[in-house]
Amino acid sequence: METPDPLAGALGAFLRAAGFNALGVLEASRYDSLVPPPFRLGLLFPLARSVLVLGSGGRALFDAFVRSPEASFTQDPLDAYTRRIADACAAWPGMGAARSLLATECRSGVFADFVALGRAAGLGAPSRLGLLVHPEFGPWLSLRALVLCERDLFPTRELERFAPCEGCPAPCADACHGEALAGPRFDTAACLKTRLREPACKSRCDARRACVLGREHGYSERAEAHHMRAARVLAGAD
Ligand code: B12
Ligand code: SF4
Ligand code: SF4
Repeated sequence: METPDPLAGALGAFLRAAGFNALGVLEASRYDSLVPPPFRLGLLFPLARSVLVLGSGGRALFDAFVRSPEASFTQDPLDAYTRRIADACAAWPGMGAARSLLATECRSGVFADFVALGRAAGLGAPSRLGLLVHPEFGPWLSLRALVLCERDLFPTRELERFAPCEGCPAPCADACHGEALAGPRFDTAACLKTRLREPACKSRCDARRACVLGREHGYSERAEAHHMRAARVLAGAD
């Protein structure tokens, strides 16, 4: 195994400058235990020994993206940007053979569960909001891509003692315009239904904005509107 922080050097600096400031590493076997069969390494990349999780907290990613050439693309511009950065990471000297995989990649009708992968890699804990919340960035965390690589990177560990919703008065639930946070589990269907009728939920999520964690890292209005629109398109509502 290598040194504890494999991303302390030039590659880490490159990724952080590109907006990927929340990085984690999974051993190949741990990754395989969390993904459905079409994403397993034996099929996708048998040489892989480690999986790098590219996440981003706060405004860094969108700020870097809007300055990039991909920002003017008409189709999936943020994915195009993410792909370029993840591919550059995969081609980085010292990574060995490597390949990237985006969070939006659907194989045989299923997605790899990036929330589970990010959690296992220590990027956050589950929350009442349904989102994985990060100790610093709170709910303003996205999980965008993986780099499957031959290099044996030192794995990062799950945050076992981070349980932010325990004992929290949950202002997120009070701020929700629907019944999405009324029960013990986030109700995705209730959220989607509300978003279709409630103007306040068109371009922002007030429940997310009310979270006590990472408030100073909240997305800009423009960035949040971009993500909310992208989700509506993906859900077939636009
Ligand atoms: C598909 C998808 C969606 C679809 C889900 C419905 C569908 N038609 O399948 C739609 C377009 C509705 C969606 C919306 C959003 N999504 Co989404 N989504 C995904 C994606 C690409 C795959 C999810 C999946 O199938 N997982 C695998 C299955 C086995 O796990 P599952 O737990 O059963 O999956 C379900 C839930 O994940 C749920 N879901 C998807 N997104 C979200 C977000 C929240 C907050 C919740 C509670 C549930 C949820 O839908 C899945 C299918 O039913 C993931 C990325 C990834 N590859 O994981 C992002 C992802 C889960 N989404 C994310 C986000 C942020 C959102 C939005 C908040 C974005 C926005 N600003 O509008 C919204 C809000 C969702 C809501 N509150 O209803 C983030 C979560 C980050 C985090 N910190 O946890 C992810 C990881 C993408 C990312 N780039 O970071 N999403
Ligand atoms: S988008 Fe609206 S309905 Fe969904 S969780 Fe946020 S505030 Fe609640
Ligand atoms: S406001 Fe509190 S209960 Fe709601 S998601 Fe944030 S930490 Fe959890």
